[in-house]
Amino acid sequence: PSPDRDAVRIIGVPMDLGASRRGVDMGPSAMRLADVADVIRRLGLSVTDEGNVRVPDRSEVPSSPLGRIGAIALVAAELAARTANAVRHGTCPLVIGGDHSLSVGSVAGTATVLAERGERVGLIWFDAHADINTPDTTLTGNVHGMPVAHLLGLGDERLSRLASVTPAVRAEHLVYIGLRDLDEAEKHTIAQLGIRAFTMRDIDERGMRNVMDEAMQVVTHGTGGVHVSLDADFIDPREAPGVGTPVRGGVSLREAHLAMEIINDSRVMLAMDLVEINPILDRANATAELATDLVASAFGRRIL
Ligand code: 5AB
Ligand code: MN
Ligand code: MN
Ligand code: MN
Repeated sequence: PSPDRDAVRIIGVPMDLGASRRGVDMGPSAMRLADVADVIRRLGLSVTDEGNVRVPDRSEVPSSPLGRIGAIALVAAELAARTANAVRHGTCPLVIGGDHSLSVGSVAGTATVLAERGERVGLIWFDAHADINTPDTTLTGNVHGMPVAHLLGLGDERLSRLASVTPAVRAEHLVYIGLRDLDEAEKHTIAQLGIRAFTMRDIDERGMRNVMDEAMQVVTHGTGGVHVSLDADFIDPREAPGVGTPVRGGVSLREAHLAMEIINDSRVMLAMDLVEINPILDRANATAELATDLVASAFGRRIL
């Protein structure tokens, strides 16, 4: 199943309801300032910017992090519908966030379209964090630390039932790349579910090429296509300081590009999220510009 590689639909999600630190709601503006649409267009693809999903203001929603689940679920449902619509029409949604809780919606959308075809979605989660807490295990209450659990069918039903299939993603079709900061409960869940996880140590020891080869096998085996969810904190904060939750010891600029280039080579990407860009913490707009370049690599930019 090869998606129409020639058409990309940008969907912005200016949401920070899933995070405690403010600022990632400005991520979509930062990516548009970095000219993400034109950068992809210059690769010869046709790009439409669909604008933003409507997100309620913090003043309109409960102030406790878990109290915001209802509002996040409504945003995610709208995003799931828009993502599904793009995938169904053979175009590739590029979802720009926004905090990572939005991915319960975008991935649900991709999963829903694949389910219509009798197939399952593969998911690559590039992140320093595993985002596999539930409302029961979380130490912070922040929903951006929970999207993977909900995509696997755990946690709160308002977030775990957004796709036409439950779970939206099966544990065997998920891989993590770049992990370096996990809560104890998260380590336990990953082991219990047998999820393939490539930590920073794996990347250090084996190199990004080997890690990606194995990761691509996991997410393409028994699936109808792959959703790529990229948290900007995957990249080392020396290169990408403008992120929601910086963690030292991340991948280099070239390792991140190589991962995106390998994804493009594989031709299996159906949808992409680029999340957790925080312009408040950035040097000028460096992180959004770097993220835009990574998107270009994922959509086929070549050095030579
Ligand atoms: B991000 C933490 N595990 O649950 C939690 O940036 C961090 O989307 C979550 O990966 C980080 O709050 C969420 C401590
Ligand atoms: Mn993260
Ligand atoms: Mn994340
Ligand atoms: Mn974050």
